[in-house]
Amino acid sequence: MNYQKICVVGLGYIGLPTATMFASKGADVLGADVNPKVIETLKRGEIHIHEPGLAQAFAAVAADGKFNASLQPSPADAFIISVPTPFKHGESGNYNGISYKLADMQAVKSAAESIAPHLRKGNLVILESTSPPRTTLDVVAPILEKSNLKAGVDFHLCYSPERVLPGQILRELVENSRVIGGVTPASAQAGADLYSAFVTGEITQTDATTAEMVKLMENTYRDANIAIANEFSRLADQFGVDVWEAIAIANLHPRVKILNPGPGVGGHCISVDPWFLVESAPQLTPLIYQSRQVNDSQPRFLADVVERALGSLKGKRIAALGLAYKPDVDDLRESPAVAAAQILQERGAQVRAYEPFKPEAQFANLALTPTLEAAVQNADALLLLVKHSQFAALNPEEVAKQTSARIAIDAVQGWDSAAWKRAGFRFVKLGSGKEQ
Ligand code: SAJ
Repeated sequence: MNYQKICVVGLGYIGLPTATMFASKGADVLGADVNPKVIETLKRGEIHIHEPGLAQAFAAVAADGKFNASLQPSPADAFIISVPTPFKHGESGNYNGISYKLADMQAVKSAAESIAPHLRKGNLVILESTSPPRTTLDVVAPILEKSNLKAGVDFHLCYSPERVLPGQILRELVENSRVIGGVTPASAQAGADLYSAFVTGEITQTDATTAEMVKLMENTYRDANIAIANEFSRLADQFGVDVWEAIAIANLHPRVKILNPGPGVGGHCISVDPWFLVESAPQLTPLIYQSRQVNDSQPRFLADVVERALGSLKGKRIAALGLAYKPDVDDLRESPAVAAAQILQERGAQVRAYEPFKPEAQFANLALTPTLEAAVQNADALLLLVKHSQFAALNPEEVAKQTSARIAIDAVQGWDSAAWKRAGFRFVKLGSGKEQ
C-alpha cells in the first residue's frame, strides 16, 4: 500500500466501514470524529451503528492495533473526509416562488479546517461526502490551502463519492465501481492508488467536479424513477388497477424497468442529494424539483389510503409496522414511514409504532412499542410500512390470534393478500384501486 498512515475524518455509516477496510489491509488508521461518545465506543472495540458484518470486522482491526480513534485528526499520508452534509434547518432558498432546501456544508468545512494544520507536501486528501458541484474546488481547496501548500501541486486533492447501499456496505465498498475525480490527473491517479488497496470494482479517473456530478446524478435519477412509480400508484388507485401487477407486466418490456412505489423516499441520500442540484441551479431543475415534491407528498397519499380504508381515522388504533427508511436497516433518517405514522396520528388516529431495529427510538407525537405484540394487541388495523424480513415472514394465522385487528394495510407489497384474507383479514394495498 502506497499510503501507510490514513486518517479518516467522520466515522459514520461510510467513514467507519472505509476506515475498517483500510485497516484490514494493513494500513495504520486514525479515525477522527467530533462526537466523544462515538470515540469512547470505538475505543472499547465496539461500534455505534448497525451494519451487517461491521462489528466483527471492526473488532478484528481494533484488536490488531490497526485502528485508533481520536477527537482530532493527526498527521498522516492520506486524509479522507466522510462527514455528513445534511440540510440547513430553518433556512431555505427561493426561486420564482418555489422554495428549496439548502445543503449545510459546515461539517465539511470544519473537517477541512481540522486537517489543514497537519497537511504536509505529498499528502493526499479525499472528500467523500456528497456535496454540491464544485465543492472540492471552491470550498475544500481554499481551506486546505491555508496550510500554504497548493492543491494539485504540493498535495493531491480528490473527490470520490461513496455509492454503497446501507445493509450491504462491506461488500459494495469492495466490489462497486468507484469514481475518483482529481483536481489534476496526478491527484486522480493518487486517489486510485489509495483505493486500489481494497476496491476490486473498476476505478474510473476523472476531474473532481465531474465526480461530484456523477454522485448527484445517480441518486437524482433514482429519486425521479421512484417518483414516477409513486405517481403511477396514485393513478392505479384512481382507475381500479393494482399498480404492482401493472408494473410487473410493464417491466416485461425489454427497455422498461419501473421501480417500486411505497410510502415515499427516505434515508440520508436519495431524499437529500437531488436538492444539491436544485440549490445549485434552480432555474434548470424543474423535473428534479417535482420528483422531490411527489416523493415527499407520498406519505400523505398513503395516509389518504388508510383513511379511506378505515372510514374515519378518529380514535382508530393503528399498529404501524416499521419506521426505518427501508427494509432491514436501523436508519430512521428522513423516513417516510415515520412521516406517514405522524400524519395518521395528527389526523386523529392512535398510532402505536414498532421498529424492530430501533424499538427505543423517540419521535414527537408518535408512540413506539417495545415489541410487535404490544403494537398489534389492541389494534383496529395493521399497517405495514417497511418490508423488514421479519414482517414479511409473519404468519397471518398467528398474527390473527395476537390482535383484535381484522384489516391489514400493506404499503410496500410485503404481504400475500390471499394468505391474510384466509386468516380473516380485510386486505388493502397502497396503489391498488382493485378490491384484493
Ligand atoms: N425506494 C422506493 N422504491 C424503490 C427503491 C427504493 O420507494 O423501488 C425507497 C426506499 O424505501 C428508501 C429510498 O427509496 O426509502 C432510498 O432507498 P434506496 O435503497 O434506493 O437507496 P439508499 O438511499 O439506501 O442508497 C442510495 C443508493 N443509490 C443508488 O442506488 C443510486 C446507494 O448506492 C448510494 O450509495 C446511497 O444512496 C448514498 O449513500 O448516496
